[in-house]
Order: sequence, then C-alpha cells, then structure tokens
Amino acid sequence: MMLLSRNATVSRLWRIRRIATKVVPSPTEKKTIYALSTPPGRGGIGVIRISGPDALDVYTQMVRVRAGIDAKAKHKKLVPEPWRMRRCSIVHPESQEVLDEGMAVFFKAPQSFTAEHTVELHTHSGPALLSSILSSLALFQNLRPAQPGEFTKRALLNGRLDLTQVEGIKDLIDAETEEQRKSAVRAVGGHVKREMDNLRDDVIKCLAMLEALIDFGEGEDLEEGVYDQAVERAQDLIRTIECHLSDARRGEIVRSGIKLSIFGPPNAGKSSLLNFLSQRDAAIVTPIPGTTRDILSLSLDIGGLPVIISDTAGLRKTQDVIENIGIERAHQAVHSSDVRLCVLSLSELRNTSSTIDLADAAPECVKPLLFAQNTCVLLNKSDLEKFAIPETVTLAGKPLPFWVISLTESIGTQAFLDGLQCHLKDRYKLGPDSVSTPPLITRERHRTHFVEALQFLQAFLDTPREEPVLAAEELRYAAQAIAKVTGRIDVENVLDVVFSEFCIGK
Ligand SMILES: Nc1nc2c(ncn2[C@@H]2O[C@H](COP(=O)(O)OP(=O)(O)O)[C@@H](O)[C@H]2O)c(=O)[nH]1
Ligand SMILES: [Mg+2]
Repeated sequence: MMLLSRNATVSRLWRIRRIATKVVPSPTEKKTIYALSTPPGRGGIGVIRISGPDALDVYTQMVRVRAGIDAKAKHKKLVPEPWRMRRCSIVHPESQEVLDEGMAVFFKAPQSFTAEHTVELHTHSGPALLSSILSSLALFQNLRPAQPGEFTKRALLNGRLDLTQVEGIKDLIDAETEEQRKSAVRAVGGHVKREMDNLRDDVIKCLAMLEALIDFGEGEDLEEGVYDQAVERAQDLIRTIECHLSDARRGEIVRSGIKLSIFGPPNAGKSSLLNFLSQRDAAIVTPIPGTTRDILSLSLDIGGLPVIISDTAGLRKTQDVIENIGIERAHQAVHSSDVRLCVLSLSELRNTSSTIDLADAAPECVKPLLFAQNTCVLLNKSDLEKFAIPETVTLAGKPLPFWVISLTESIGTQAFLDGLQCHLKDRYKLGPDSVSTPPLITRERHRTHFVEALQFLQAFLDTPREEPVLAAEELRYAAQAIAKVTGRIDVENVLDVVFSEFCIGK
C-alpha cells in the first residue's frame, strides 16, 4: 500500500476541514446557570436545575445531607457521590437557615444532560419556597439565571444532542396528541439524526472518492471507475432524498396540526358540526342563514391526530358587505386547508336517486371549492326523511368520501367520527395499522436543507468530469446542506472514510 505524501494529506485536510462547522461558546455562555425546571406555582415537587462549573459549589453550600457518608464527605469538602439522589435539607448558603426538606442529586460532567456538572434540587413547590431558593442561588457570584432553552442549548453545544433532537424535545413538550408525541419521541431518540447522518456519510463517501481522484488520479495509483462509483452513489442519494421530499408533507402536517375547513352553503349545519366535534357550543347556531361570518378555529384531537378545524361563513350570493368579507375569508381558509369537508343539507340537494353527482347537484357557490384532491362530503339532516339517501357521491364521476348524518338527532355521528379518523390516518399514513414508514421531515427547515442538498448533488452530476475539483466542491456543499439539518459535521468522519475505505495504491 502506498503511503500518502505529507503534502497530499495536508491539502486534503485543508479541503475537508472547510466542511466543519463549530460553535464556540462565549465566557457568559460558559457561566453556571440555574432555573426552575418544573412549572411555577403550587405542587408536590419543584425541580431546580443548576448547570456549569460552579454547580458543585451550590451542592456543598446549600445541601445538608442528614447522615452517612455524604455528611462526612461534605466536611472533608469531597465531591458528593454522583448520580445518587440524597435526602437532604436545603439551606440558605449564608445564614444556613433550612429552606426546605427535599432531595438533591449531582450529575458529574460529562454524564449529565448538558454534559456539564449539574445539580438538581428537588423541593416542594410553592411560590415563597421557590423564590427563597432561587434568590439564594442569585447570591453565588458566578451563577446567573438560565435563558429559555439554555440547558438544551448547552446540551447541543457540548455535542450531547443534535439539532433534530433539540427540536424533538421541544415538540415532545408541546405534543398534544398521540401522533405528535410519537413523532417527537422518534426525533429525541435520534432516529432523524441517524437517518441524516447516514445520508451525509454517503455524500462524504462520494467526496472521499473525488478527493482521492484529485490527489492520485484514476488509473495511476487508484483503481479504475472511481468517478463512476461516485456518480452512482450520488444518483442513489438523489433518489432517496426525492423520496423523502415527496411525503405529502405528512411530518410537518402532523407536527403543526391537520388544517380541516368546514365549508358549504348557509344553514347546512356547519356550525352545528363544529359544536358537535368540540363537544361544546363554540359556534352560534341559528336557523337564520348567514349567522356565521368570521372564521372560528379550534384544535381537536381526532384519534390521536392533531386537527385544526375551521368553521366558515356559508357560501351564497349576498349584498351584505360583512357577510361577503366572511365568504372571501371562507374561500381563503378552504384553499389553505389540508382537508376540505363540504357540509350539505340533504333537504337542499333534493336527491331522488342512489347516486348523486355534486358537479350537478351542489349549490353553484359551493362547486368551485369542491374540485380538489382533499375534498370529503358530509350530508346532514338525514332526519328530514323526505329525500333519498344516496349510496354513492361523486364529483364529475369521481367518487368522493362521504358520510350521512343528522347532527340534531345524533344519527350516524359515530360512524362519521370513525370514518373521518380512518380517512385522516389513511391520508397521512399514520396509526398502528400503517405499513408505511413515518416521515423523516417534520419541519420546513429540514425540507429547505434537503432541497438544497438535492440541487448540489445534481450540480455535481452536471459538472464535467474534467473538473473534479469543482465537482468535489458541489459534493462538499451537499454534505453541508444535510449537516445543517443536524447542526454539525465533523472532520474526523471524513478522514476516517478517506483512510479506511480506499486502498490507495495497488
Ligand atoms: N333537522 C335538522 N336540523 C339541523 C341539523 N343540523 C343542524 N340543523 C339546524 O339547521 C340550522 C342551521 O344550522 P347551523 O349549524 O347554524 O348551519 P350553518 O349555517 O351551516 O352553520 C339550525 O337551526 C340547526 O339547528 C340536522 O341534522 N337536522
Ligand atoms: Mg354557521
């Protein structure tokens, strides 16, 4: 095996090092920080977290372990046994007055959430008590209150977490439905990070091939066909990234909530439906057409899926200025929604056959909004038995998902709820029965970087072979774009690939 010349190694290091992105914390950022980590107010327990080089000082000055080894250790000013919860008195650092009886634990760096020395004081929770402990902490010279999210930020800067895990923690705290929780847990557990790292590794492997080619030249010290291998890999990568991008934004929609707008003519029962779904009188319901004017939105949990439902003004021709503004807003809401639910009154459709085509039967004002991929229909007022209940609902011959219901008599309501839930789960390929893999992209930010990576990979393929240095540059940018999703990229990885994957010299 041929040894790499020093110059070749240095030039490669120089090129590769430009991939690295490193954030260096400032001295203020390095200071010890403290904060109440549980919600403020009255409660069984409150947890105060202290992280940074002086955390241990807090332990030695404010924690009085009742008896046993740690008490002895304290006298000798020894470090408390790490990762072990101790029953203790929490005392004022100057007066030594007991502030509370509680528990304390010391997490020794780097085995803590922030990768710094961390102390947690578990106290009772009450406004006066918490404020006495927090003001005691303010007495320490090198301590300052933490900024929002600063513990997690330190975990990120210290390499404990990557950006997708940080986002996952935020989403997990904010999760209101089961599907949101599942998606967030996947991110916290490093699923997204691993996938991103794999993709980035693949780009780096391509890059390593180009780097070797630049330094040693195909056919001389290097086996033939290296460029072709890099091209093949890049093509595979493009296919994989395109596949992730064509996910119908499932991940983002589940994270932020599925936007479902209820629309239809006046008096069909749209506001009654919103009230039924929210189980309260959220919207005003009257027999007077044109009652709903503005958009009323509510967040609901439908079978674990977060759904933001909007009730809209009934669509009709009117001279009323305010109602017309409401109708305009209804159009906008329907256009920007993920799912359109058209509510129609059976009494208005005057249907007599088993099939109803809404391209003919729907009121004129409603028709333009029906033509979309995501339209479902709810036929209401089935209690008014004068009209036939259709077996099929179509739109210009194409079948639409539909349900028949009476909101006032509660007929078909459960079947509708179950059906809507199945429809949403099907549409977003979620739920326990789903065979498809959960979406990787959960934020617009990820999508933007993926699109960027795709463009650079394509640019690599478009670069003439005689310009390997330029081609390598495109790959470097592609790797950077993917690294932006996780927030870091390290040099060693690239070096490992260069030295291990290639048999340099034959
Ligand atoms: N008979 C009957 N009346 C209903 C039903 N659902 C709603 N309504 C009535 O229809 C009228 C209009 O309802 P509303 O929800 O305000 O309709 P919107 O204009 O589409 O929002 C009200 O008087 C409701 O009580 C139903 O299933 N059957
Ligand atoms: Mg209404």
